[in-house]
Amino acid sequence: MSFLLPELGFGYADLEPHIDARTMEIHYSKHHNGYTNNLNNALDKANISNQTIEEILTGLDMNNMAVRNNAGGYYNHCLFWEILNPNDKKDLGGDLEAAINSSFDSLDGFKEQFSKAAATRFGSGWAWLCVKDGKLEICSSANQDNPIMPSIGCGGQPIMGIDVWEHAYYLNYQNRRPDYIAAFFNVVNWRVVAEKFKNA
Ligand code: MN3
Repeated sequence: MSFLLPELGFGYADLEPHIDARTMEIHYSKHHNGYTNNLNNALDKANISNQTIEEILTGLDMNNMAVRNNAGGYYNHCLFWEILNPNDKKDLGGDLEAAINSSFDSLDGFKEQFSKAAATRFGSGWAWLCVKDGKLEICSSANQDNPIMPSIGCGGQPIMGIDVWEHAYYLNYQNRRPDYIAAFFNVVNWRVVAEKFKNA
């Protein structure tokens, strides 16, 4: 059994002008593909088989850097493409909007805190919106770590994430990470995030 690079579900140019086609192509076909292949090799070496990606991450040996980095990279990018899928994209509403208003006062309040977590993550990593004990929480993690790994100080079930590695934005935004983060909100598929919220 091995993991496969998932279908992207949309075209490289479909997120323009917010995320450019060249960045999408390299990000998906080189970076995510690389994590996928390296994950399969690392799992072979570690004699791990017949587990879902979630089982691998929740039961992870944090000292096995090959599995940690590549299982994280595999899972994180799968989630990222899902929440960026422009098909049947909806505005924020329903239970998720109510939960965001309750936790962060307003959508703007949420965006401000999420953007801050993403902008202040030093070096490479991700910022997350998680559901923890039924409540929404924002956090960030380094490298390809994520909230379902053991004890990374960022807990819960991730329902939305932003990749703030330079490979996610440098071609179009260079060092202007805050501009990329602001543009990200234009391409978030709230329908998908709301589904993940419901299932968390
Ligand atoms: Mn990436």
